[in-house]
Amino acid sequence: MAETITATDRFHRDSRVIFFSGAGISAESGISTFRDPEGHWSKYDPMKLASQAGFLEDPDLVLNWYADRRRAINQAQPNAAHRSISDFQKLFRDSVVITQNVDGLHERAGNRNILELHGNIHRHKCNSCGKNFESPDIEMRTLNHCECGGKIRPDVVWFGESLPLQTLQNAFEAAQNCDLMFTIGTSTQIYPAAQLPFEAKSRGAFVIEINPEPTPFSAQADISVRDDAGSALPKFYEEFYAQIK
Ligand code: BV8
Ligand code: ZN
Repeated sequence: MAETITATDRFHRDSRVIFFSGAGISAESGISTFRDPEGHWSKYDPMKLASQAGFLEDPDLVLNWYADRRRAINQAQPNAAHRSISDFQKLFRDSVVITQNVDGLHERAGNRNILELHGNIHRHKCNSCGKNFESPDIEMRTLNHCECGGKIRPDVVWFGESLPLQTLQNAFEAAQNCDLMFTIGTSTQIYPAAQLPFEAKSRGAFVIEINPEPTPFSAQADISVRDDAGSALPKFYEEFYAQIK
């Protein structure tokens, strides 16, 4: 992949690197994305299920959707892309994973310094007081209530809900100060997360996009590779390792 040679001679072990990921990085683990034909959104109206209104209207439908997704995730394994990030994080001393995904696969792959912008499907919280309910032993397919009377729901960020402020602030700060960003498997359409590659680029970072499809960011990327994350990331790692080790 000749185009990365120019990229690698700018970087060294202390370069500040960000791995920004979306649903596409988990596609090769067999977890459907949001926009693919058989993706999460295909069977249901996305705005309905991943929203307060949808949950309050039909809590059991929403809880079953999340329980089905959790079951698929628990049967899946991190893939070569997740594992390659762990290799990169041994090469670069200062790196952060910023993910829109709620599946927890970055953590299961042993990635470090993970910022989960949209929460985590394996955690639950009270819809009223926000109390956390760690990995319930039951599948959480029917509605349970907190002692405050609030409904217990997945601890993920729904449409119209604000992202965890400190996590979001940390993500923007990292994007504004990084030397290199990989933006991996995201359609770059959901805000404010989608702003991050633009932010990094506007502050002078070198941004590499990995996605089989073009995105609204592709024209601005320094390198935009039409490839699967599971094959492109290990190739990039080999190039960078050869230059920097
Ligand atoms: C908020 C968790 C306001 C739940 C999710 C401007 C500014 C701020 C907000 C907005 C704005 N404009 C509009 C909004 C509202 C909205 C929004 O962005 N709407 C869109 C439709 C325009 N944003 C919000 O509501 C956000 N909240 O801003 O609230 C606020 C502020 C203060 C106070 C109160 C309120 C909250 C958004 C978060 C929603 N939650 N997830 C759950 O998972 O159930 S979003 C969910 O969808 C994901 O987390 C992810 O972020 C998004 C899906 O995007 P991707 O990850 O990119 O996945 P997608 O399927 O789209 O794409 C997959 C890509 O992978 C594709 O490009 C494909 O080609 C590629 N691919 C496929 N295979 C592979 C691959 N790539 C590599 N390798 C492969 N093998
Ligand atoms: Zn409560």
